[in-house]
Amino acid sequence: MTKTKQYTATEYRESPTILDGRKLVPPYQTKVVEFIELKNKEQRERAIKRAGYNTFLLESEDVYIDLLTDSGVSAMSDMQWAGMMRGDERYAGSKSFKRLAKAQRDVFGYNYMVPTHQGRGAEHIAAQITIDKAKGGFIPNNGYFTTSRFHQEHAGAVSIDVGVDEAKDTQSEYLWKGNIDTYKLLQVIEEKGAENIPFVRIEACLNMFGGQPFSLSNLYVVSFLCRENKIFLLLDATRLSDNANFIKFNEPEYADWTQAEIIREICSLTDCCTMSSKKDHYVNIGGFFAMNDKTLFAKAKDIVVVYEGMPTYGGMAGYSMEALAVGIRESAREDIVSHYLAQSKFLGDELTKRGIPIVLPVGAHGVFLDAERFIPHVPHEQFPAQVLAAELYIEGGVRGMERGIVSGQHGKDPYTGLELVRLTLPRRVLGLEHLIYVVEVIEKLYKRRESIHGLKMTFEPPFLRFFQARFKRM
Ligand code: P70
Repeated sequence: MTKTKQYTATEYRESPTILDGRKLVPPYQTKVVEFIELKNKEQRERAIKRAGYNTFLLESEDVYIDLLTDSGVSAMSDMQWAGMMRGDERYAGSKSFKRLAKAQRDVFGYNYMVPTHQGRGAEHIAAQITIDKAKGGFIPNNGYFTTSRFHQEHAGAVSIDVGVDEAKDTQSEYLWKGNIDTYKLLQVIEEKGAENIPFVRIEACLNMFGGQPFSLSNLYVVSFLCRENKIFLLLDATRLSDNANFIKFNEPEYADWTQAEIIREICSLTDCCTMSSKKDHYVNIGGFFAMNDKTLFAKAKDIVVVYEGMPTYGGMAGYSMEALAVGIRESAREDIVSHYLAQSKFLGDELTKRGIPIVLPVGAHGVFLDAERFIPHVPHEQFPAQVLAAELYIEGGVRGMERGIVSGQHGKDPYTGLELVRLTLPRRVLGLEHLIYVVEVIEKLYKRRESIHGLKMTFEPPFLRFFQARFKRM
């Protein structure tokens, strides 16, 4: 593994990112390119109307800069592509699985794993084998994620938010918005009883609140509380390497640790993890459920054969497992991870300089526009984040994702969450020039923000409605 220069926490935090070429110069060069094209304004108007003002329903050829997600859209390395040629596609006992299992053990350190087609496949299995449908139960989370909450509740449990209050304040610059409020967690354990808690879930770089990390010191306490009360601690390890990088540079006690050591430590404090490898393992598809407990592993194997595939490939092809095995090792490298975190920071800083409201501090996988502050005249009921995402597309062909009432509302509960538009950076794909273009488009949109009006929902699907809902202009 390449040894990289070590920065002090202060150097990392205070260096103006544009001058900090050490991070913003990518630790790679480009070998293959994919051409993109900006459609004209009338074409964009027509495209978003056809898509029912839902950026998930846009055709990719109509999108210029695609910031919808960091999921499955990273650029793979030459070593990952090379690995794919070694894919062992035999139905059982694949050599590719052995290489994947070894990478998992080396980097994360869990005893066992079952591969799944992606993160939600792992969430499905984890929920099915830990939650007793007849008994139900309560699952404290540092924050919800749409698919995770769905699987917890589908299996019969109730998800409870025990995240810190700072996470709900977009302007709080608290560095650890992904922390669990241990007082809230203790209260839930006392009120509901440890025997009614199938597991506690902590998500790395809390997605719905801006990609915000938890601190290692918080995890020590959470882990202690779970062990004392004999409750499983499940890590949603999606974007774990990003979280470890934040710990290294922002939590002074761990400044001397390598990112790889921090990743191992985090995993060792938890009992199992669900992983969507489509993010910080730079693969197009894949994920896994990993655990230390033998009985849990046996149950996972029973379920994986029903919903995914043989335990030695789960939902993946041999070549996907090879690309993932390499990607897992790359995710432990500080130079690779620091670079794209610096890109997010650059984008966030440039927007902040222009007075554009975003979630602070800048998190892992991109920048989140604060729609409530951007267009305060559009109320929740008129879907401010949804319309802001649509207008951003019209303004410059930039596709972001709604993270507000459309994706966050739950049943009939009144919505009290944030209204955000996520601008997610695919890893190792875009250059600074793309980001500068995005800043200019947002700045133009901000100047005409008063011309933006709300939307009305015309079609609402029963589950995970944000993927397919349709809207029209008011
Ligand atoms: C995104 C993607 C996926 C994800 C995640 C966390 C913290 C699990 C998963 C599921 C894709 C997505 C999913 C639902 C709504 C919008 C977008 N996040 N845990 O773009 O993993 O997608 O592999 O099944 O972020 O943030 P997977």
